[in-house]
Amino acid sequence: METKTETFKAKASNGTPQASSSHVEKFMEIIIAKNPGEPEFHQAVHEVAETIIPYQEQHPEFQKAKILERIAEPERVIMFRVPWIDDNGEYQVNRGFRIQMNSALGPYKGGLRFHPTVYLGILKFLAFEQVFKNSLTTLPMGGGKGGSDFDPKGKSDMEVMRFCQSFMTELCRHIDANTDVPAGDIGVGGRELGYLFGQYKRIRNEFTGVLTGKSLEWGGSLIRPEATGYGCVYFMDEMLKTKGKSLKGATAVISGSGNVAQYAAEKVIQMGGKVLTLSDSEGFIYDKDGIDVKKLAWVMELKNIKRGRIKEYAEKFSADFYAGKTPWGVKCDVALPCATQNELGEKDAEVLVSNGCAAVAEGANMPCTPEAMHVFLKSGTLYAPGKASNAGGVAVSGLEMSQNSMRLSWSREEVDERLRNIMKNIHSTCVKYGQDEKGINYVKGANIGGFMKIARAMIAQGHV
Ligand code: NDP
Ligand code: 2IT
Repeated sequence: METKTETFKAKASNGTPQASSSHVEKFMEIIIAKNPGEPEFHQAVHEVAETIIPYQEQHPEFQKAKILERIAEPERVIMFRVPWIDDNGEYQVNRGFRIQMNSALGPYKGGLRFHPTVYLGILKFLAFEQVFKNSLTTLPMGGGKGGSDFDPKGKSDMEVMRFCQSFMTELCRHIDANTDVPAGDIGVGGRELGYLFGQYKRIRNEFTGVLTGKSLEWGGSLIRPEATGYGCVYFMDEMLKTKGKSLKGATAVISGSGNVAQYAAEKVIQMGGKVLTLSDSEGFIYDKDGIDVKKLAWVMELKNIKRGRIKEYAEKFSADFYAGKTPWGVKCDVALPCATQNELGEKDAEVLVSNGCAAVAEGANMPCTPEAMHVFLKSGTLYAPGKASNAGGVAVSGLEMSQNSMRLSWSREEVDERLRNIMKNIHSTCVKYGQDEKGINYVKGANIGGFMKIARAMIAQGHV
């Protein structure tokens, strides 16, 4: 925590004018004092404060209404015990959370993360980002996030089911289709959502769109599994177009090998690019011949069904595996960090820039550190923050909610077309609000574009 605080004081990473800089630091002192020990939350708030505080100085109505102060305070935090019994008959206890961050634009909406690193600070950062992201989609969704420090890795299906049932037994008191609609995130995919939905239905006796990312047979939407990765690549394509470039023939470095990474890779391949890397928490694989459709299908089976490790790819396809390393040193035209927060630091960013990387689009939430972001902004590298470039997942979740309410389902083409248009619109919003001396600053554009709608709604709704 101390290191992060130091970083905030040391430099404004976002080109903040000097006069506003001390207001940002004062604001951050209060945030840090009120939310001790939550460095990821401080980092996310700081990034937004750096653009919104100077902007608010020209909009006293937002300042007067203390919109930023209110947005940084969750409407509600729910924290609960999750007891369950493992396959050996032993009691286990985890901690469950749901952060209901902001409901100005619609029901709370955002994923659930099951990972041993989960604690309040991680989920508050994710919920805070989600509020802006959901606003950018233009769909009627507020922001929230939840999860647990439960680790699904190495657990049997029955253990995962018992955990999910216990988690939902408490969570179901706090959510419904018009109040709060969770979905997946790290460690929560189709299997977990199935068990969670089943338990909600049993307890509440309601078949309703209370979760998104459901299977197609029971209320899911086509393209939801693909949406985050596809959307991220659509956004990357829009950014490249502004420089007269495209993904055709481009080399791409991708981190992660979960849901977002897999479908980002699929879309890069479909758009004529060559994917060189994938990773997991044990290291990365580098395939200089490119990961093609067949190899990617093998990765999907490895990760989604066999639940294996990415290093097995290197053995299967004679590629290189770098244990304990991230892939940012591999020379590429574009980079897509799709694993986790703070996975790409200042040195990594410098290497990417010096290797000629033209664009970075975040598939993960906050994968670049503030220092890395500063390197990209300073060098003029096209850089999209996750709240803009990974909004495709929650956008299709919003479309799933609409289909559930209407009790009908749209075709694959229709959902994909809507997704593509939403990503184009988010790009246009970033261009509209993100102009600065160096061209388009997508961080500024996404923050201001997202903020405007929420701020107006909060003012209209009174003291909320
Ligand atoms: P998955 O659980 O499907 O995959 C996560 C991937 O990231 C795995 O390859 C995992 O490796 C790797 N990873 C996780 N933690 C670490 C770590 N500490 N260090 C290195 N690698 C790590 O999750 P998703 O693909 O759904 O999520 C990836 C990112 O995208 C997250 O930041 C998430 O918040 C974000 N996101 C997800 C959306 C969605 O719709 N799913 C929507 C928008 C953003 P390992 O298996 O070894 O842990
Ligand atoms: O970070 C995210 O946007 C997600 N994990 C998806 C949230 C959702 O409700 O689909």
